[in-house]
Amino acid sequence: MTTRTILTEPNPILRQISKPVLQVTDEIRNLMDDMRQTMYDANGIGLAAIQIGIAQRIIVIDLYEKETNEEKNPLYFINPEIISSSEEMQSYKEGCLSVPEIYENVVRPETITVKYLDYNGQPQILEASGLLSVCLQHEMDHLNGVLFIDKISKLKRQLALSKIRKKNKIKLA
Ligand code: QAP
Ligand code: CO
Repeated sequence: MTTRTILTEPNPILRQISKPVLQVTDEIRNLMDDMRQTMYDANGIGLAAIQIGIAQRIIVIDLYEKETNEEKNPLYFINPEIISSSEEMQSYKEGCLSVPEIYENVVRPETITVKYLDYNGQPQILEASGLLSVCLQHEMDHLNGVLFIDKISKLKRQLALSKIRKKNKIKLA
């Protein structure tokens, strides 16, 4: 298993539209294992394949709480599609491994129902609310080249982008 490098804004690869997985093979499972390890190493709760430069519609999520010694509980979503979403909305202060140290509130549907293939390639349907719903929607946006900073006010986005430019300048110096 390999820990991969996480791409960060403004890398144009993050804007690519990921392609559906045609068959859930051992190669795809190896990729999901690398994604899980990369996510744990970076202290993330969700990661899409495009964040490690692979334009396939694959997401790994684990909401377990380290501090409370909770068991790890990785969830794998291949080719996820939202089949219904609630009228009720929720706001959550989001972050992203590809947009480090920026956190902003994003409004999204409270509850969604998704269909997807699991780690074994079996079709599944899941109703998610709360943090899992936020995380799934955030990660599904990555599959379409969308970042959470695209969903905040223009003023907050300009501020976030100038913070990012400043940080990237320091990294280069
Ligand atoms: C997406 O985000 C998400 O800036 C997953 O310095 C976020 O794992 C879903 C992270 C919020 C639902 C709610 C971000 C780690 C992790 C950072 C993450 C950082 C270190 C973000
Ligand atoms: Co993200």
